[in-house]
Amino acid sequence: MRFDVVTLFPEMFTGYIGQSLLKLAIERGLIDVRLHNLRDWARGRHREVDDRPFGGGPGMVIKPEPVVECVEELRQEDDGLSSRGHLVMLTPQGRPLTQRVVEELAEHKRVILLCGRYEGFDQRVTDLLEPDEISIGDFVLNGGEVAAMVLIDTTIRLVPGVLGDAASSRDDSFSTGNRLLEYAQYTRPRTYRGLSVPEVLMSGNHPDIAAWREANKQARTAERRSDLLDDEQ
Ligand code: 6GU
Repeated sequence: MRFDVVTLFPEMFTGYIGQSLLKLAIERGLIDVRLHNLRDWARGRHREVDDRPFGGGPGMVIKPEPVVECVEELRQEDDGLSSRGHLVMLTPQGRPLTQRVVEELAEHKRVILLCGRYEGFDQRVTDLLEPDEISIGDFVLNGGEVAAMVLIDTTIRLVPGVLGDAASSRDDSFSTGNRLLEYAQYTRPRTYRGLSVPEVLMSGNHPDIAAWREANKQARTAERRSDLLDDEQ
């Protein structure tokens, strides 16, 4: 799966891309992340990518020309398998990112991510390119970059081979077919500051352990996220 990230701050991604899981997936050829600096598509002597909003008000708006021309150029680029790409704009005005949306995104071979800054993009970017507008929650970030990393991080877990043999994303909380939170985990020592690991987990009795974990999931979900139990999600 290929991600093309369009951003004014490509350096924000370098630490993230270098982390072990993603680095390994890139080395194995499962994931490809390409960074594109929007400023490279800016015109004129000053290479401006933003300007003051018509009608007044605070902040700056990202001009339409560099974004539209950048996306057009990226879409022309065809490495044989990656296709035109599914265009996503990260914006607090978008539809909420849920595990369901992540499952949908993971079906694409190529995703192009537009990261906004300042007061956002000129509306004509949206009107002309009709991106899938996505928000990562009801709070305001300083830009779409962190949201793009969240989207990449959640999506690559679903790409076959990325998590390796041992781990599987199938049973992750919020996945289709799993509406429950994860059970509590313990490791050594058996007692720490007076708190002991539940006896059953050290019993070696696997049916009992499975039953304890199932009950723990139910109890935690009811206590913390009863909304998840309410309806079909
Ligand atoms: Cl995608 N962008 C920004 N700037 N803020 C956000 C967001 C995105 N999602 C939630 N808040």
